[in-house]
Amino acid sequence: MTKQRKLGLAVAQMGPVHLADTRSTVVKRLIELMREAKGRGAQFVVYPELALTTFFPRYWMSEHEAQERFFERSLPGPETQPLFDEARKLGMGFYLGYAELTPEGRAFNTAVIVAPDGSIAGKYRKIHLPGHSDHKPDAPFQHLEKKFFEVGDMGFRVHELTVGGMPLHMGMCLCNDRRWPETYRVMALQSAELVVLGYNTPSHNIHWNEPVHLRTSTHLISLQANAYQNGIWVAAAGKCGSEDGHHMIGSSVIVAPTGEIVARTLTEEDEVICVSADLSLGEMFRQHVFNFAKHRRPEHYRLIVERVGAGDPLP
Ligand code: CDT
Repeated sequence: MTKQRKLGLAVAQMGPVHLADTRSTVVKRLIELMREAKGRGAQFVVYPELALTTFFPRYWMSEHEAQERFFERSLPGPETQPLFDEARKLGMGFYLGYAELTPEGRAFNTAVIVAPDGSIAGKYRKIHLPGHSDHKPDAPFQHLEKKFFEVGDMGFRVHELTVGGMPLHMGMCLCNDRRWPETYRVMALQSAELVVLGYNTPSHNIHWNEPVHLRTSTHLISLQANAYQNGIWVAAAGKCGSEDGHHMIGSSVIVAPTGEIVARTLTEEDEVICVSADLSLGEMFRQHVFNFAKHRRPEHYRLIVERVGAGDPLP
């Protein structure tokens, strides 16, 4: 019998952040959510993608304007320092998504994992950027991630950190990455036990006529399938509800390595869900049906790295 390794794991879903909301108001909300998570036994809390601002890629504007209004030049910075201070005081680790502007002027959709001592244990820059870079004046809103962000340059790394005295392997990604099986498999091959992620998923798809209910259903099925197929926990935090009239899905969840949803938000507002996650649960799968070393056949998977789009059958 594998020894249990329990992590108090929380997801802090956020309701809307409007254009008029200031960073300091948002940081106050994040601190409130962290305190609630701590009170419910959490040691680590997952916040959404671009958690500090509204989902600004929906608005047409210049890169310069976007960077001035919505990007962080440092993290922690003057407005986000109180969140880092509170986390250290409470001994809480966290994951936070934000828009990063580097000293060289490069722009990324980024997330960090912060250890309970306040140090940055890992950084990730979003790789699968959805949407477009051109102006679509006939669309009800834009999805300009390809305009405002560069493709991430840090790969899908797994970070070792200690939470509550327990060393663990944590991977991370951002929003659209969660729909791609490669994201999780690359991290599972580095012994990830838990993948954390934030998202902003508009309820309406401007690219094709997708029924609204599928937005939640494809979100959940992606998380559940990949948790099971990799024997990992997945914790996903959404920013949701109506941001200045633009609705985004909720349904933030914590998924066990069985593929089952063990906690799910009920509202489209700021809401904490929390579980005691036994990280050893994935061992059952990783030692048997998904024993990678024993059963994987990478010599038959070469097309996955050699081809980007679909092509002709092999001769
Ligand atoms: N933020 C983000 O990546 N959102 C995307 C929207 C895709 S629209 C086709 C998502 O995958 O949820």
